Amino acid sequence: MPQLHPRLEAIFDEVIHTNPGEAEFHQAVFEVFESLGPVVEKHPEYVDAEIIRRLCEPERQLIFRVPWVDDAGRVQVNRGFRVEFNSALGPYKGGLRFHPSVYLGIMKFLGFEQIFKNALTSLPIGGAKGGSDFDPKGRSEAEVMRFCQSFMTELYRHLGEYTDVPAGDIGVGSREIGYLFGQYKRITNRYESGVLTGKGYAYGGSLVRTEATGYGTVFFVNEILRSKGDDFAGKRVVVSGSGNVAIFAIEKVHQLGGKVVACSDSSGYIVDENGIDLELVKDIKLEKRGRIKDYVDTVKSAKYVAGGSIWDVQCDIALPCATQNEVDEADANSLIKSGAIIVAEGANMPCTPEAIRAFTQAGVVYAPGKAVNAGGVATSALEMQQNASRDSWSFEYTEARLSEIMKNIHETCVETADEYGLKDNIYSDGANIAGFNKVASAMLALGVI
Ligand code: NDP
Ligand code: 2IT
Repeated sequence: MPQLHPRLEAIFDEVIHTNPGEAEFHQAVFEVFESLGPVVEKHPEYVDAEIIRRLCEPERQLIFRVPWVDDAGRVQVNRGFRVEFNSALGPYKGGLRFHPSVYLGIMKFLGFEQIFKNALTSLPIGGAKGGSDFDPKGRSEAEVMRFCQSFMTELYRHLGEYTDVPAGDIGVGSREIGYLFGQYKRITNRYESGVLTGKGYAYGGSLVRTEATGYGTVFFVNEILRSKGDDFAGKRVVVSGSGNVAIFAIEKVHQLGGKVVACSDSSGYIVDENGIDLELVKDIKLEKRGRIKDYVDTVKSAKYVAGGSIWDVQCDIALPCATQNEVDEADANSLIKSGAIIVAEGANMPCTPEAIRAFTQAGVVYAPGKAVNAGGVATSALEMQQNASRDSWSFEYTEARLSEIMKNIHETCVETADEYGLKDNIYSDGANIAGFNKVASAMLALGVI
């Protein structure tokens, strides 16, 4: 493990000690701390005022029981979470994840990263994350609705357009947001549109929010390419996952002239040398809620690999868009060997620290999720703006705003790394330092709270 600045080392030891068994949270904190050495030198006042220790402690952590009745009439019990991590810049903001792997350590890693990501958007939003260990796979519509209603029956008292504004993440899309919003409205007797984002267009959602994370990811990579005098034309791209982020990343790569040749789900991956037929993937995953292996039933020339690693597929650009720690050191070495030039994280923390070190040593451009996938939450903030002004913007206008925001985040990373004289890992260091400085200066101004 690389050395941390001595003042950060002591805080990191405390984080490990006070949050035992939360490996993903430790990993997320370490990744930020790795970048902060030069900031501690330049701004000792942040450490003196214990800004970093305060940042590592969520403002509020909620854990609650979610009881519901399944279609067979049996009572089921899940655990619900909301980690309201930091509200220095605005109301708590961040998605809800429904996946069986969810536990406090995952909520805290996601909430922690969300603070810096949201700061990078330059929009007034704090950081949070929530969710449940509920597994929507195999559940009926009615079961998903009852679960969402029970989840909101407890969570509603902690939410509000000026307090805490959830959205989707893994396992939570517009269907779930609809049920959650419906129950919030019913319990509170308020049509408070700005309390959730990712809503359907018919009831206060924003155009482009569905596409935003995937599109934003590709806009960010486009900026990296532009900075090297290059573009997407003819680039061979591999995208992991086949959910919300992956699908719209594929769509934008194709619009910009690249070719996505592989995507996946948690069971395996498909390779289509002619380029992924996105309409077919949308039909399988969004309409039928099926599995990615169904693709080869229609496209006979494509191949399906059960299990295995999608990162064995040769590419110029790799976009991990599924889940945390899905790219390990061996995957990184495969990508390096196959000649990849850019790895950009559509998912949150998909690359392990060992993978990131391998990319950096090999000179592969690595861009972290907190910068790359910030377009999703940024467009959520645009949805909040539209709700606050009871307005609804066009697709073109909203996409142009998203594109501008991603350009600005890219520029911020590059300029910040430059300001601190950092050259090896400009996107990680730039994103961590710029996000941190913004939150830290606000926290300092707000006093000891
Ligand atoms: P979805 O639920 O729409 O899709 C998730 C995809 O990743 C599915 O293909 C799923 O496969 C796969 N996946 C999920 N968990 C695992 C796992 N443990 N192992 C292997 N594959 C897995 O989620 P999103 O597309 O919304 O989210 C993907 C990533 O992007 C997450 O890291 C999320 O935090 C991040 N993100 C999402 C944003 C958003 O706006 N939605 C914004 C910013 C980041 P399967 O169907 O088999 O489970
Ligand atoms: O990880 C993320 O940024 C999200 N899941 C989106 C959060 C949001 O509030 O739109």
